[in-house]
Amino acid sequence: MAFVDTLSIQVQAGNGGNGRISFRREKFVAKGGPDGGDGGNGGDIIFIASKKISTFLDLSSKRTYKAGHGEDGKPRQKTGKSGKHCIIEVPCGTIIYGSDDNEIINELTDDNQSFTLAKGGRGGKGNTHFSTSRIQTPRKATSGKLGEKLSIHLELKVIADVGLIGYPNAGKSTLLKTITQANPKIANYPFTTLHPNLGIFRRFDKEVVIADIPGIIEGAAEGIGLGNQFLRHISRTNILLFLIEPQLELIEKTYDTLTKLQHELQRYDPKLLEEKRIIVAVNKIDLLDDDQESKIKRIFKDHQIVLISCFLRRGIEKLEQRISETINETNHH
Ligand SMILES: Nc1nc2c(ncn2[C@@H]2O[C@H](COP(=O)(O)OP(=O)(O)O)[C@@H](O)[C@H]2O)c(=O)[nH]1
Ligand SMILES: [Mg+2]
Repeated sequence: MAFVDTLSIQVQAGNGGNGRISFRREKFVAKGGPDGGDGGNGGDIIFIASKKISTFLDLSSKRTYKAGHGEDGKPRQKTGKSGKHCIIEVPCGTIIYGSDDNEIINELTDDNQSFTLAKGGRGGKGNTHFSTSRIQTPRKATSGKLGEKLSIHLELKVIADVGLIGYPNAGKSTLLKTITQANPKIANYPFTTLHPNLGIFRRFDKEVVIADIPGIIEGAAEGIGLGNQFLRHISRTNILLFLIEPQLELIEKTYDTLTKLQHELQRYDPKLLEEKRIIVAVNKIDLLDDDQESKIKRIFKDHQIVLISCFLRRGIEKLEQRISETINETNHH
């Protein structure tokens, strides 16, 4: 499922260094010829797409990106050092718009795809270039050019890694909040307030997006049209996380919840369950005594379930781990 995430930033490529005016000073040479080196080029602003990130989170604290300036030319025909490029890492699926006209400048889709958005200014020419037969001691050099500067607008369609499926009251919203709270940096990100049905957590190097799939079960009875919307949402999500609430009055019945959920999904698309990776988590285990907990483990023994309590934050770490392992597996296929 896709959510739009946006960000406006300014970029400024580096200026070129100035060309140098200087003359050779050698022993026994009265008037040395020109030896002023060229200025170095300014650094570029370069975008690189990476599948390790799935949001603009790391970019959201900075508004202006600047590349380094080129150094001025030096005597002895030495060119000044080039300015450092500024590399901006963005998630795959980032679209770059010009702020002025809202035209698409480029779109980065593939891992490692790069794009030079703004070129650094060229370095100026040193006086070495300006000697002629008539002017052998040229006092002329050119200045470096200014780097390009522009305002842009980034847009990203975030594709959730995991779709969250469960009946009302299973604790889906609570789980998303719990996961987000474990990542305070992410909780501050405006994206998560715009889309409260998203939870984003970071494991090792990767951001993982979990989305509460709206409407599927709640609206199943009212139905028409919801199915298509649901399928569109879920089509690009590789993993389904079933969140299940224990049936306290008869603990064995908890398993039926999973069966029912799966039947609901099959009604929409019989192939769905075959195509996706499945993770099953039972929530609210704080309400269970030891005996009930082992019963749950027993009846779900074929599913490698994860037992969690959002209230006690139990099992959350393990669930995150299971999710990222599953993502790694899907990436290898
Ligand atoms: N005891 C207990 N209650 C929980 C837990 N997680 C969520 N709840 C409660 O279950 C109810 C439904 O939670 P909610 O997140 O709104 O479920 P949703 O309908 O699936 O989004 C709320 O009253 C939550 O406070 C938990 O780990 N333990
Ligand atoms: Mg909810």
